[in-house]
Amino acid sequence: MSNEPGLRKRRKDASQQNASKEAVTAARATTRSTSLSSIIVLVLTALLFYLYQNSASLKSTFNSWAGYSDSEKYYWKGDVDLTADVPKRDAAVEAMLHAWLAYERDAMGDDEYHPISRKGSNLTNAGGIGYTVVDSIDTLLIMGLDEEYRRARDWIENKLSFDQDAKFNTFETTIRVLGGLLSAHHLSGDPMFLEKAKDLADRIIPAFNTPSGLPLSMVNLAKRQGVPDVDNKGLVSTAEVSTLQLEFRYLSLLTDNETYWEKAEHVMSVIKKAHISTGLASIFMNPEDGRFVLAAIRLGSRGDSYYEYLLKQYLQTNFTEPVYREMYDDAINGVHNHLVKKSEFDRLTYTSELIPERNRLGEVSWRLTPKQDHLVCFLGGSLMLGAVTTGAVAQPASIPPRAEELSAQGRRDWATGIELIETCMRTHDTATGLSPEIAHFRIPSDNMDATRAPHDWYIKGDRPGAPAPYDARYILRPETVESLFIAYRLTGNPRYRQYGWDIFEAIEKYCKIEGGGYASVLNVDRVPVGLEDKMETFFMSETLKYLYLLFEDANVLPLSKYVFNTEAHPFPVFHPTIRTGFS
Ligand code: DMJ
Repeated sequence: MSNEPGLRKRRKDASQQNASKEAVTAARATTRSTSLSSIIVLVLTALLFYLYQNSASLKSTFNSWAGYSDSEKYYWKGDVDLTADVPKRDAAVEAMLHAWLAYERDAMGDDEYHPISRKGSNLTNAGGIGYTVVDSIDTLLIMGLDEEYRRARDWIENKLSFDQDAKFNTFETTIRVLGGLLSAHHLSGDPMFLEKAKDLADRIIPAFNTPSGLPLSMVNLAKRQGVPDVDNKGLVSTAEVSTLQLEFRYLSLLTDNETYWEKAEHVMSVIKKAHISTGLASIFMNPEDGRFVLAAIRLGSRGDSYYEYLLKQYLQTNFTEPVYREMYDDAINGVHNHLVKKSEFDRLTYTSELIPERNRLGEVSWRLTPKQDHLVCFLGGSLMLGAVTTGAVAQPASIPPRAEELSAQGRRDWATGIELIETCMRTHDTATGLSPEIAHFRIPSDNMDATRAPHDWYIKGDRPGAPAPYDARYILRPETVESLFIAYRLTGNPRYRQYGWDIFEAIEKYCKIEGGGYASVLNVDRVPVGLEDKMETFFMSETLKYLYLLFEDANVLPLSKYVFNTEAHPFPVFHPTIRTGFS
């Protein structure tokens, strides 16, 4: 008995111990299940976050569920400040001086410049045609580089001669040299530039003397004769024959000479007549019969500026020639229906090419190729410009436009333009921050490897240790910054200035040659970079001009009063006194 209380106590202790053991076990179980559910919640949240970050469609579903509509992505609602960002604008001027002074020191008057060897070269053995000087002179004027402008002007007056017995590309000579002279004339008022422009145009005009009226690809400037392009069986490229019109029409207005207008306009009527039912244009035409030939359809090389100039001809004469608007609408509908695609992972908007293939029976089918040239990056800005002009329900649309100010087609083009610019910026996700000459977008038949970055697109043929493929180059092209300039002017959204600044900094870091000038990068996805010894003339004419204008006050060369030719030479919008389009 004496043990009883002790026994009871032990039993009590034992039962208390059991109870607390159970409690501990229960508590542990609860803790385990709580931590298990926390882990599950954490994993799920992380998974959802990953998917949200990486899946464009989930992001947009979530955004619309949370009350954000896509329209916020397209219609900027923040502050709009279109005044100059002076330090960044001046940085573009410094870059221009770095490029121009090196050219002037080493190669003044030569057509092209090689900044690493510090040499110049000409397009032909006959002699130069002022390719670099004339292409750059309006940038010097616009940037207020007066001393440099005066020296360039004196060289043009005293040294430039177009009496060169060699063949020159009709399109390139028109957009760079004729375009540069016309723009310099407009900006300076100096009649010397117009005299030179007339002289050059009169040497080019014979290239239009073909059975169809489509100009030949080459022209001998001394002999005043068109020359067929033997490399392409005498065919002419669509972009080249349809990207002379702004220049010849403006010259016609300045000189009161209808011939320039008629020759250029006739080309457009031939193209209209040759119409392909899709609204799209193949990249080659036959100058004999004026018809399209079976060839690739694309917005890149040999196709690009056909689409650009349809819109710009309509804008150049202040909406007075409805035929260009019809042709533009038709072509852009074709682009939307057949070429605009979404990438597999992030649903990036890009443009494909159509390649014709014949089987053994001679039947033609079209293969869709997910290849986008850097050249296509003009299209984002161009579509946005088209949206607020051809796609506006009333003129002028606000800056930025409101959705209700645009027609359905205008809203479609506006959104696609914005998306294309974003895609072009994604092609700058490379080791250098520069974009390659050509990006291929992954499609399921590629054996897509989503672990490779950037996973939606790749540079074809780029393998470690192998020489840089052609596609990997950045040759100082302007198309992305051209679109950024237009997008900023039309929206005031600071993201476009930021994008432009990122590109500018990448150019400064990787393309700048310490002793002067800028060179092309051989592979944008390799650091340290390998360079090619060439500074293309469009670097000073376009890339630096558009960067400068991106950061300049929007009152300078406003888009409502100017059209930029495809080489970035600004021409004023005018009311035609000579002719008013064809039907
Ligand atoms: C320029 O010469 C013109 O913009 C042309 O239309 C095609 N692209 C080059 C620059 O990339």
